[in-house]
Amino acid sequence: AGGSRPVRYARPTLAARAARVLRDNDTGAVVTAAPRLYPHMWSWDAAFISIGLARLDLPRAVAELETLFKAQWRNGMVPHIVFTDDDAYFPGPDRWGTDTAVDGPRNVRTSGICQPPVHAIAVQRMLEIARASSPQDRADAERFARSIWPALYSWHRWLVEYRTPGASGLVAIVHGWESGMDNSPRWDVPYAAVNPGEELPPYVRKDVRIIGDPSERPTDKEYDRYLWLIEEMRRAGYDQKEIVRSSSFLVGDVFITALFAVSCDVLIELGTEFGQPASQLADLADWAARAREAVAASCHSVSGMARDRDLRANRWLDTQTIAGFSPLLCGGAPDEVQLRLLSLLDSDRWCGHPGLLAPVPPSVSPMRPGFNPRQYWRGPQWPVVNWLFGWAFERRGWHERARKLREAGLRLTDDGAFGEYYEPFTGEPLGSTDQSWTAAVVLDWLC
Ligand code: 2M8
Repeated sequence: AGGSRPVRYARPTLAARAARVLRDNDTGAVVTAAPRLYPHMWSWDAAFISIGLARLDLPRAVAELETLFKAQWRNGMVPHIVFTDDDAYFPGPDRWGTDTAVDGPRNVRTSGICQPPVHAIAVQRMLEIARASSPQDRADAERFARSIWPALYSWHRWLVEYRTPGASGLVAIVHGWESGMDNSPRWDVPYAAVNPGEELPPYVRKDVRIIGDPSERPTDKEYDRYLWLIEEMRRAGYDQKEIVRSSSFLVGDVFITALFAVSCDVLIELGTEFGQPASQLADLADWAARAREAVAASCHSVSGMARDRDLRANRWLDTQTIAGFSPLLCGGAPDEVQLRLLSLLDSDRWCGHPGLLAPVPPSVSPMRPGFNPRQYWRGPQWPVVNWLFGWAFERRGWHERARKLREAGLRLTDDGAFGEYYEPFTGEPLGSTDQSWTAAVVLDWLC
């Protein structure tokens, strides 16, 4: 498999190739998440894609996020997929059946769940890029940051109003797809309690026909559960209160909670600069503080790693994955816990593992039983997750650490394939190639 990396592109060529991926994946209306596997707009992909686009064409970057937010539901939810007319992806809009949802958007078809709230981060990054670019870009980006702010605020408010049930203070997900880390072992225990009913309508997967090696994707058994949860939500008419009350999967997601905390901080910074209502800024400060506390409270007393919480079974989920490092994204954990996490991240269990092609944190520790170097969120490295940690470290003033992650990310991706994820030891690109968000973060690292 080592032979799968015949070339290492020099940086200018890599940047040109990344730019071409974003252009090639642009249908004119959206930049799809990937050419064949994902022919639609995904919520958190669109955020990263906009950062990459901002390096190439600021108005195009603005248009991308505007398209996503035009599909925002009336209750504030930003849907995880905005569908194009392409029917090569399953489950498509008919299977989701959100057209009759009370809170659904009009004139556009979407899925009925959400994804991690990284959009404020993208808007701020676009603004930074535009300001360093030209007076025109600067003016456009500032106008955009001001105009999108209320929609970002209502998206955050939705997460608090509908998705922060119970005492843990963690933001809850009702489907593993909402986490963005679909089949991560984080969800194995709660998914074990999801029992697809006889009434699960039949379906045919399309992803495994596109990806040559189906073992790089989730299993059929996992898909049955994914589809069953959609069935439950559909039956509940996408009524959020009802779903949170009764769906068979409800988990406090510590990684989303950490991203939510830091995104609220970013939204406060933007809102302060652009004169948004003081009461809304105060809400955001309150939400950020509570989310941070929830992340800190989830940390395991011995390992220090942050944990998700199964809100149906009322127990912590101890499975150690990349999400365990969530407190490093948002801060708020005691210094001693933070130091423990940083040394764990550097250790041979994670980035310091001697076999890695590049010191990018894998989705699961290579030392953990069940680690699978080729299967999706069960082991491979994801450039986009590396970008998030690098961005957070820079923001926290850990410049050297941020630089190292950037360098490692570039080492991983200098094959120019823009893999969706990578085999950590050989650096083989897996899943889709020409994945838009990979191209986008590479562009951001290179500029
Ligand atoms: C993957 O998820 C989709 C479902 O949403 C899929 O497997 O069909 C995940 O990696 C997710 O985080 C990502 O946003 C999406 C598009 O890149 O693909």
